[in-house]
Amino acid sequence: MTACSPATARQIAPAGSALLRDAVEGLTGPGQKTLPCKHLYDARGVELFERITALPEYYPTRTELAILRENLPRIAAELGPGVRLVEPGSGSSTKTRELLAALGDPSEYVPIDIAPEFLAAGKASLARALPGLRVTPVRADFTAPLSLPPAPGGAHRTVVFFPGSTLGNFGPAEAKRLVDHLAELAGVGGGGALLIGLDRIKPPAELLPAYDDDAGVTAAFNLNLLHRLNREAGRTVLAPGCFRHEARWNAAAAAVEMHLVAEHPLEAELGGRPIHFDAGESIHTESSHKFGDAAIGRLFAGWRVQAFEDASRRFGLYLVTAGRSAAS
Ligand code: AVI
Repeated sequence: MTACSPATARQIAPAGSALLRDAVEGLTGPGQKTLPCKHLYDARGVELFERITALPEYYPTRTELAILRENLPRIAAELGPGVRLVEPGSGSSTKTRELLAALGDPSEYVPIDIAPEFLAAGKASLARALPGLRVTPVRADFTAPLSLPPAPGGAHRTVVFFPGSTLGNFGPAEAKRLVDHLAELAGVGGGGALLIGLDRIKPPAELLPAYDDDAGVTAAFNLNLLHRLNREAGRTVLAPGCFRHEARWNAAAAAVEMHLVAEHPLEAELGGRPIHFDAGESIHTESSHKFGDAAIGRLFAGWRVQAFEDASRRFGLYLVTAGRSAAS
């Protein structure tokens, strides 16, 4: 399963030369060149992504936080006391802290991350913000089968919190598999719940600026992939100055795609294999899928879904529990 978020990238990106192996695979063959988006998140990439979330054009983070704040009392009432909150990713975010603070006496917070340093940092920042909260980090790849530690005595239900529309960085089939996996982890059939943030479909004129901001932060984020490739190769394989960032709307896939477009014809080599770019040819580096009602219905088929959305339905937080939605 591929993944493309700070959290999921840390979950599954093997260290060192994984990018080089993926680059040989994705750049030297025929057809559309690709690099997996998990490689966007080295230390510099994580820093740039943090800056993206605060950009005026990047509406998802602040819209989701506003939705959460507005609906916290309802969500907390729905979930009840003694929640064990499980978060794929290290989760020291404002959203996580505010959700935990609003829940009635949460029994435990369980961040799941493959990187011990992120788990430790998240634990420390939560301990400061919510002293007394039991935090049980789990070092694991959340996209792979895993079991949670036994729930503490007072745990009323397990809730998996997966905000940020990170699910949109997976392809549709992968996203469905991940939702099923998380539903199993939460035990949705037995009283658990999922709380998942999804960016909704909207006109490309609204979507594209979020992925091509005026300050050029997203461009730097995308081009950083080539800096990383060159650093890991120990030489310049592809000069970042020869490429420009482009955000494209793929209507058929309902996804904003990030590409790195070669400004001129280029010849390079990696792993003993030639790489050729025509002028204007691109590397596809990320897909950010957007969700309409039908796609959301497919993702959560068979469950009850309560939607918490902003007035313009730009973004939604979906609370998934056992039983069927009125609409389904
Ligand atoms: C992490 N993920 C949900 C972001 C998104 O919107 O797909 C990553 C991102 N890529 C460019 N800007 C933000």
